[in-house]
Amino acid sequence: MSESIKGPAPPSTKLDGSPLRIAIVHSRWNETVIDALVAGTIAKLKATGVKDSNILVQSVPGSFELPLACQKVISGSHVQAGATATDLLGGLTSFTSPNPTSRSGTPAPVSASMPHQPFDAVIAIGVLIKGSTMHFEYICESVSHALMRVQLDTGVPVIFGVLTALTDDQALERAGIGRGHNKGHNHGEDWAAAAVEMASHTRRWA
Ligand code: DLZ
Repeated sequence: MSESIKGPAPPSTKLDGSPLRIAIVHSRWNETVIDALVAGTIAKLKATGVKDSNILVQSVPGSFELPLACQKVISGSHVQAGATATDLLGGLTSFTSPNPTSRSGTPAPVSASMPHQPFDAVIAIGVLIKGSTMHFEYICESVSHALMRVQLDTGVPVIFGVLTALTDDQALERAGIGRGHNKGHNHGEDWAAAAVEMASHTRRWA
C-alpha cells in the first residue's frame, strides 16, 4: 500500500517558542486519549523552546466547556497589570502544573502576585467519540464553531485540538497509542507546532 500524502508541510522558518506563553485547555472526557495528547503537546512545545513556566494547563469537564474556558483564559490574561490571580483567571482557579504527571493531582494555586502576562496562543484539546445518539454531532458542530469564534473575536490563535472520532481506535491512533501494530501519530505534536507558528505570526502581525 502506498504511503499517505496527508499532513502538514514543515514551516518555512524554524519554530522558536522561547518568547511565547501558551495555554492548554483540555477536557477530561476519554482520559486515556486526552492524557497522551496533552503530554505530546507539552513535549513538542518544550522542544520548540517554550519554557516550562510559560505553559499553563487548565482542565474542564467535557469538550462542550472548551470554548468558554478558552475565552476566559484569554480575557483573563488581558486584565490590567496588578490584578490578583483571581482576577487574572476570571474565576478559573485550577491552573495546574505543566508537568503532565501531576495534572490529576491537587491543582497548584497561582501566585497572587502573578503579573499580567497575555497568552500568545491557546490550544483547546478534547476527544469526542461517536456514540449511539446525536450528541456527538451537536457537540462537534457547536464546539468547532465556538472555538473559531473565540479566536476571531479575541485575535489570539485558538488551536483546534479536538478529535472527532467515530471509534475508540480512531481516537487512540490519533494520540499515538493505537492498539494495533501501528500506534498512529500523536496529533498533540502538530497542535503544539501550529500554536508556536501562529503565535509567532500574530506577534509580527500585531
Ligand atoms: C456528555 C458527553 C458525551 C456523551 N460524550 C463526550 C465526549 O465524547 N467527549 C467529550 O469531551 N465530552 C462528552 N460529553 C460531555 C460534554 O462535552 C459536556 O461536558 C456535558 O454535556 C456538560 O456540558
